[in-house]
Amino acid sequence: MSSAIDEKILDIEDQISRTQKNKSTEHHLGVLKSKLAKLRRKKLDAQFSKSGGGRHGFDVKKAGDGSAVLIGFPSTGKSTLISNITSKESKIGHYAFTTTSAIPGIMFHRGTQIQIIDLPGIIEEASSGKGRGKEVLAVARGADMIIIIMDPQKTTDYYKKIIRELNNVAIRPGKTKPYISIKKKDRGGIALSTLTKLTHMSEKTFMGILREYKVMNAAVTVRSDPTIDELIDVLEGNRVYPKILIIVNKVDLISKKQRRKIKEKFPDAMIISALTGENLESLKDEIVERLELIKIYLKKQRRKTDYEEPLIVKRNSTIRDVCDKIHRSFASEFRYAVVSGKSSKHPNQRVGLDHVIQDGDVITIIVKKF
Ligand SMILES: Nc1nc2c(ncn2[C@@H]2O[C@H](COP(=O)(O)OP(=O)(O)O)[C@@H](O)[C@H]2O)c(=O)[nH]1
Ligand SMILES: [Mg+2]
Repeated sequence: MSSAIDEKILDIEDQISRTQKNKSTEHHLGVLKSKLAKLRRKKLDAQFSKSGGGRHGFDVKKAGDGSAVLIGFPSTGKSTLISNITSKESKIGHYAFTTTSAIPGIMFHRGTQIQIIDLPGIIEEASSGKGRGKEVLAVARGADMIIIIMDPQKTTDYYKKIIRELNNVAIRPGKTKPYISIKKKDRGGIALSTLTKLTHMSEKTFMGILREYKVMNAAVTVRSDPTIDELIDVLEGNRVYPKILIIVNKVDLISKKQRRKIKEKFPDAMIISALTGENLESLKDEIVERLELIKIYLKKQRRKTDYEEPLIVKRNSTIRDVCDKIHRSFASEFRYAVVSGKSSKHPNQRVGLDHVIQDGDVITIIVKKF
């Protein structure tokens, strides 16, 4: 079955590449791209249902304040890096499985604990389901950050390939979710309201893509200027948007001139040597920084605020996220929370589970009594 899907995918990819992009073909392209996205989803669903849940080594338990997955081709230095930035006790253990398992380690840095997951280097054609690639990508889908690690000698092709593989399995590293809200209705057709001018497609194309997804009656609000691909992403609904960090490793092996070239090509990249330790401290800073974590302080009722052990959560977290982090049952036994800090209108504001907290907030959570 999968090969029939593959053939259809190839056929549509071919049609897309042969279609010139202009105003008159835009609508047609939109429809083709929707069809392609639907086929890819079908294929992905088939792969993930086949692989089932958590074969050993790939059932990576979430731990810590955030997680990052290291992706790169074999011998780019993933294992070396992991062993140099994560704690010793967590990394060894499953030595025999090192080529086939995702191995999590914990990086302790600036008061945070970040799970760093070393994935086996089998990314090439991973999304086509060869080898254990699909399990690798399943782990990658759950991460807060994708770290792409490259050899300084081979960068551009590597980078493009990895991004393409990730895109094929609905991962959008470094992108933010487009601001499009679609509220389905029973009748009335499509009410499209755009806050900015659509420059990547006409309204007709926009509507055509909605129709392709059988959205016939809905209130659609667009706050950004999406491309056709971004609109399809929203309609598909299964996209994940992790942060991204690019690492060029083994910088000890190259000249100053080569180093400058890499800087030009990837101005955002961290240039390191996992072996000599060069730049590893800045790398750790960068990982924590890009995860956009905040610190909040808990205060038990009638007690002093605990400034010793802040709770670390992701930016834009809600009181519900805080509850979940403290204890599994906290959210269901929640009554209200009392917040003082940047997110509160005044000190000791009473708030509910959906209240969005900010860095430095002091929070008391009141749960039901038994
Ligand atoms: N010169 C140099 N060699 C490195 C560096 N990082 C890793 N290596 C070497 O590259 C080889 C592959 O490294 P490894 O961590 O096993 O790569 P992995 O396959 O991505 O896990 C090993 O021989 C490492 O010692 C580095 O920064 N500089
Ligand atoms: Mg390795």
